[in-house]
Amino acid sequence: MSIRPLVIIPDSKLRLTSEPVKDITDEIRRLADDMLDTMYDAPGVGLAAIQIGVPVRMVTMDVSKTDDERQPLVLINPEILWTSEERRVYEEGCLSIPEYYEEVERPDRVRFRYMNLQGETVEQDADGLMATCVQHEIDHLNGVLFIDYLSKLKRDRVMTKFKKAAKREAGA
Ligand code: K2U
Ligand code: ZN
Repeated sequence: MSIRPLVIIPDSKLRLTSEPVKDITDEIRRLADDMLDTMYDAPGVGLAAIQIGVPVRMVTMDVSKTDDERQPLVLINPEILWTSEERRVYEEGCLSIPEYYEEVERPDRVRFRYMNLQGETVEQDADGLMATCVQHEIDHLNGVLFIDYLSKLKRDRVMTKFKKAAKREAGA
């Protein structure tokens, strides 16, 4: 079990479309453990495998309120089945875009399906933070970032900021 380094924009890995998980192997189980360790350490309420550089369709989430009542979820090959007409705005952040927050509007409620680590297919409804988080994470599996929902001006500004930071890092 280990905390893995996060992939940060402008790394182009974040634009990959992740591949479906074919079998639930010991390697996949270890990856899920590492994703949960990394997510809790960040801290975050969600994490997609690509954010630690592994382009497979697996997500971890835990939207529970406090540490002593953790409710970790591992979603394998998650997909959205239904979204509500109603939409809500949430100030989103992203562990791959550190310290940048902007309001994003998304469907208020979703129904989603996934396979759990026991190989069972699960279908569940979500609203609130869970709905926002599952949409944010499935976007990651498709190479979509929350900044893609912002104006071009805002998106270009944040990309320029992180490209300059990456250049400084490389030159350091
Ligand atoms: O995918 C990620 O980068 C993890 C995000 C997931 C997330 C983004 C926006 C809204 C909900 C979930 C991290 O959890 S960002 C940190 C965070 C923590 C609590 C609430 C919102 C965001
Ligand atoms: Zn994110």
